[in-house]
Amino acid sequence: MHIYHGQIAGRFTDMANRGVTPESAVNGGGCLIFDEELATAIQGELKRSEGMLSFVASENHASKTTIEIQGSMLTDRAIEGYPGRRYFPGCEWIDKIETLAIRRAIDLFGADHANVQPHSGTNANLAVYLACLNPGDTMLAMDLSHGGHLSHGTKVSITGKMYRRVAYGVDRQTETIDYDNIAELAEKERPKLIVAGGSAYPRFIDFKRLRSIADSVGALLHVDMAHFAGLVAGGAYPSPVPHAHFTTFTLYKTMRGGRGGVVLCQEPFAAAVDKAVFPGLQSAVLVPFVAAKAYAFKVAATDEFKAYARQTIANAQALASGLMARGARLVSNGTDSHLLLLDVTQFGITGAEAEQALYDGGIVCNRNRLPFDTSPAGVGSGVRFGTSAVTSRGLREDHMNDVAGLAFDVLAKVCPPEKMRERVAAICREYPLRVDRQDAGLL
Ligand code: DSN
Repeated sequence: MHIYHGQIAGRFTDMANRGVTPESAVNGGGCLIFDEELATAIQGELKRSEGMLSFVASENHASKTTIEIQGSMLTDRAIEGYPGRRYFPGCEWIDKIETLAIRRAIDLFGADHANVQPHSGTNANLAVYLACLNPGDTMLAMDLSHGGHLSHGTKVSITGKMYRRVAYGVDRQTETIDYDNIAELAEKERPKLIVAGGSAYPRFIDFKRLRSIADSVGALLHVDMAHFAGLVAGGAYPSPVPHAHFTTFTLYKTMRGGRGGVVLCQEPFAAAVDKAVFPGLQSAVLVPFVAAKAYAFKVAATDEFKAYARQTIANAQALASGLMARGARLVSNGTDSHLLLLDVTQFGITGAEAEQALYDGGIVCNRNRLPFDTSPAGVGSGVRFGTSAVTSRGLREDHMNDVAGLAFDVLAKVCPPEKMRERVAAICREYPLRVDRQDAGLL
């Protein structure tokens, strides 16, 4: 029943090698469809990810157990509602699964209430807005190129079409959040909601200060901790939960779980959040995802996970130090988290060109705009690195120093990407994906 996706692809290939065709693969009453194109693509992706190092800050490598849970027969269930209040019969075991996920999320983060049904981080954010804003209301959120997120009221997102977004950002000198400016903007714009967190801010955030600014103007505080939730769970990054009225996150980044999002909130907002998720935004529950969330929360409560969270940050700091020691410029001169932003203008190339050069060398990271960047969004003047995935793979500080040296030399064009690729391939062989070191499994 539980088949790892590499095995599925392998099984299709094996069938092809044995001359099994869709016509001959009749299984009982139904036809077992043999999908060679899809099998080839899945196998290709498996091979690509095994042979490269992912430094994409929003990626991680889910454990085999997580993949098995998400691929389980739980996918058959089409149910709506909440535990004890379903619109379908036969939910006694599903209720246990969702209740487990809710209880573990509450315990792990010390929250009053958790909704574990959002299909994604963007849906979790939308649920918060639906719960506390009316169309046209003002939210004060971080600018995308300063580290915010698309779903924090940008014009291209439904959130920017539904609500009036005023943007705050970082200080030009320090490239850290300008809290005085947030306080001034809050006083002037009187937002109903202040939003913090996002996709590309490398430093700790002062949640206490943000809450006090929110309180001073009667606003609510929402923290999107999608990127650093695993670091919070592991005690390596300050928790926003005691300060924020709403905290949202996803499971697949630093949490190293499966897919989907979660909303945590303070008790007075619990009913509104639940109503916003269902029936406000979604209908059927993605049961295997909810089950994988329950498992991720159990894993994240272990000492091993705490060590993983600390190591993720230690690796990011080693990568940052290695790059800066060679003369590179990083936004805010470093990092407190799993991610860092490298300014590539000193190499005379764009973020898109840097991304390609590093990819050719076996390092996957993505182009990113920098604070006050004037280049187009699809180009950027920087690249963003994150260390969650390589830390799951088992890499440590000395590997980060190697990668920093090779990346700097490739960007400075003193080392061809092919040479870097050889070293990366050797690391990948030594630290293969999805060995069972990540967690102990279901039993
Ligand atoms: N914003 C995307 C990222 O950080 O890569 C994920 O939502």
